Amino acid sequence: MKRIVTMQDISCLGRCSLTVSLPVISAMGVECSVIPTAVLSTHTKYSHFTFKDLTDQIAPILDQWKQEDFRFDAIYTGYLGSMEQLDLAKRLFRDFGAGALKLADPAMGDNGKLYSGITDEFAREMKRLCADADIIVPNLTEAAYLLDEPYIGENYSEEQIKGILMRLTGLGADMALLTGISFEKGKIGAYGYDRTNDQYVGYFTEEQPEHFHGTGDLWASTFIGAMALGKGMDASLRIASDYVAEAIRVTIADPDHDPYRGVCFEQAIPYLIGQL
Ligand code: PXL
Repeated sequence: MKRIVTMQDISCLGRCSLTVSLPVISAMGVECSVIPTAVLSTHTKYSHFTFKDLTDQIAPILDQWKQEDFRFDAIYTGYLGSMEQLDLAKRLFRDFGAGALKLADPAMGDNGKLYSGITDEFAREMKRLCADADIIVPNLTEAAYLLDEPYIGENYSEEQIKGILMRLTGLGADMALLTGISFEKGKIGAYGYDRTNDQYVGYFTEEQPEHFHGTGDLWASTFIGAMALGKGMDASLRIASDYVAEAIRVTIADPDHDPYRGVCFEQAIPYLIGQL
């Protein structure tokens, strides 16, 4: 059985980070170990939330794991809450990265803005973690912060996106995949660049009329799960994008849906398994 370890927060309500990654990676038939970085009552898009930092637990967890010589097929870092956690994520890559695929999702913001509590200084430091990853999966907001460039907005050309991807891989990772890309009205997806073979890849699905919280985490979890299963880049891109699109369709069909509570990925799990 393949093994992934993921380091991110537990937002107790709001379907993102660990409450998405753990069930999805498990459902894909991949063992999912976790390093919880913080416990929040909800994600930070709600105007009030509690935040219990767990940074002091991380080094002792890594120490014990190192002693036991635990190994993983993939390491996936998501939302992190402090500069110290960035250093600990770098240590996770360093200590357990041999033979593992290292994916960093620089979860920091969207729609041109940083999430509440994420500072400019943190965003600058995220570059250092991305330099140590094999694959990075920012959205365009996060890409702008990683590159110290203005946010490009929603109207751009394929050439501009190729330039951003080239500059992103210049930070150190072999591959950068931008999520939430749309070149054509009604189509949205991921577009990436692999500098090891100088190839661009892209996969687009039908854009739905509503946007939901946590879909970036759902996409990254499914993508790394598929990669760990050995599906390869193109298939993993397709599996993750199709699953997120299906989860959004299921959510919109639920009359009780609420964008802040994320997507009904649970009801789309049979669909995901059918794609594997
Ligand atoms: O989905 C990204 C994410 C993860 N964790 C927390 C967040 C967010 C985005 O807002 O607030 C705590």
